[in-house]
Amino acid sequence: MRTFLAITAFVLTAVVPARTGVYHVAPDGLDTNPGTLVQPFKTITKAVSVSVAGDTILLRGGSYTLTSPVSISKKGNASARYHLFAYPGERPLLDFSSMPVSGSNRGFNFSGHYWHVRGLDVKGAGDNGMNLSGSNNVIEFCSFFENRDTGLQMGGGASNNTVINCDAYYNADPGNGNADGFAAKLDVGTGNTFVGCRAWQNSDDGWDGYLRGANDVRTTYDRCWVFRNGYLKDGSPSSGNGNGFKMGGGDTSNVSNWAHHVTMTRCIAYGNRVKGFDQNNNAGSMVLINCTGYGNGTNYSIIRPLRAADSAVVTNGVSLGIHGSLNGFVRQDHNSWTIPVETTEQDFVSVDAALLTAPRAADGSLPEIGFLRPAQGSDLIDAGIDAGLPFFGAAPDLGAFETEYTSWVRESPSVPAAVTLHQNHPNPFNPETVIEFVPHRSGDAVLTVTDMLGRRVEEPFRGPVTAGVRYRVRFSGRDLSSGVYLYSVRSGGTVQSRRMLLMR
Ligand SMILES: [Ca+2]
Ligand SMILES: [Ca+2]
Ligand SMILES: [Ca+2]
Ligand SMILES: [Ca+2]
Repeated sequence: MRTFLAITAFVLTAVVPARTGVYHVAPDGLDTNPGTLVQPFKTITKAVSVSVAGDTILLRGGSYTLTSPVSISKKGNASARYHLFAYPGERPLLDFSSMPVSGSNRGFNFSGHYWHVRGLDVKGAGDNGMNLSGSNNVIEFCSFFENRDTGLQMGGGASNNTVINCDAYYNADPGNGNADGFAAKLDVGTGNTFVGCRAWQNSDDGWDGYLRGANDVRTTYDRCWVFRNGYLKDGSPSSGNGNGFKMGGGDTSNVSNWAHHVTMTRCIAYGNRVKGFDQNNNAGSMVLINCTGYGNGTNYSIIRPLRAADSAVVTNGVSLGIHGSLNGFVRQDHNSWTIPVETTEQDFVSVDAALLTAPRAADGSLPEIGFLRPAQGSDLIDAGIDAGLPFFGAAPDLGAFETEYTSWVRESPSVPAAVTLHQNHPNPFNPETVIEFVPHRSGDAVLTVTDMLGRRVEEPFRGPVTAGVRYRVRFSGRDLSSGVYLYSVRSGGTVQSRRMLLMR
């Protein structure tokens, strides 16, 4: 086995912020402790009370039983976020199940700004698992389940939040008509984004963008999967609305013309009881690119006229089965039903919906699955039109997955479809760590490290590689400030990324 070592040395021009505090919280801690690793606090509330902008709170794994809401209202800023993270490699469960059902019994009352929350499981609150009214927050790799109203609900002017790699499932209110998986609804602000999230078996809708008291707000969804909403945890139908992505709407006929502008890319709606992609009287613009609907009561539904200035576009879409109801004003371009191509189960690597709940990768990203991914030879491949998303081959594929032509072979699904990128070790690190990757085919490879704003800070490896060989690259963050960095390897027409945590 060949081994490559690259010792890095570089200078960053960015100002390195002052060293900031790290506090620990553990189920068996004490709030009279100093909050160190060996003498942790017991409650998040205590850790928040002593933190200042830029600090990090690390929650040890295990179960925390909570009987009242956790309220977070401190405000960071763009250069000094607060961090509320699971301790690396551990998974804390915040269990609010002993709370009675009540509108005031949310799990998190989150009005803070510029927080980054990562790696928490939030269960059983008497209302929302998290009610987010703050702005510019990042909620990452969290799950919200069995809450007695919507899992993660944004409202109260919440704007510019990013929800990434989160799951919301089995949320159900007693009447079934309120609990969605995720919602940016009612009086929500603008500029919120969901990336890589999944919502399933919530009693009302998977996502809900219904407005009341807000107008002209914009919400973006990328690579989100919504399935089996309108069914309860036990699989029986709920008495709620049962839609996948409810894109907007406002009161019964939306006489106020509330406009929720939605951009939805690479999303899947499967098996929702009523509608998959649902306008719900939304009067605003809806742009759906490379989305896939299958097995919903109705896959796509956009019927009601929009405001004059707004428009609806569905491009590069797939429907397995009848596509549904799209009115004549909806601009439809290169969809499986408009080209047309014949779309059958044979077009996909798999139609086994159980794959949708496969475990996430260690960094929280969605599992790589064959469900509704075009199989080799499918006429969905390269049948699309360039709509601004990256693609392989001559043209974009139709639907939620872009697949390199030779990668996903129905007969031998164990063949790696992409370069394999391993989690760096150690992680967190200070200042050195090792990154390993295995190319799936011979050629060239490039390993880059970027910060969370996407700025490239280093290129630890670039060169020719051999398929199947494990490459080992040493990376030093000696001149970097503490924080999360993304490392990505590009090889054989594929890219894989993971995150690592530098703690100085
Ligand atoms: Ca409802
Ligand atoms: Ca709803
Ligand atoms: Ca076909
Ligand atoms: Ca393609």
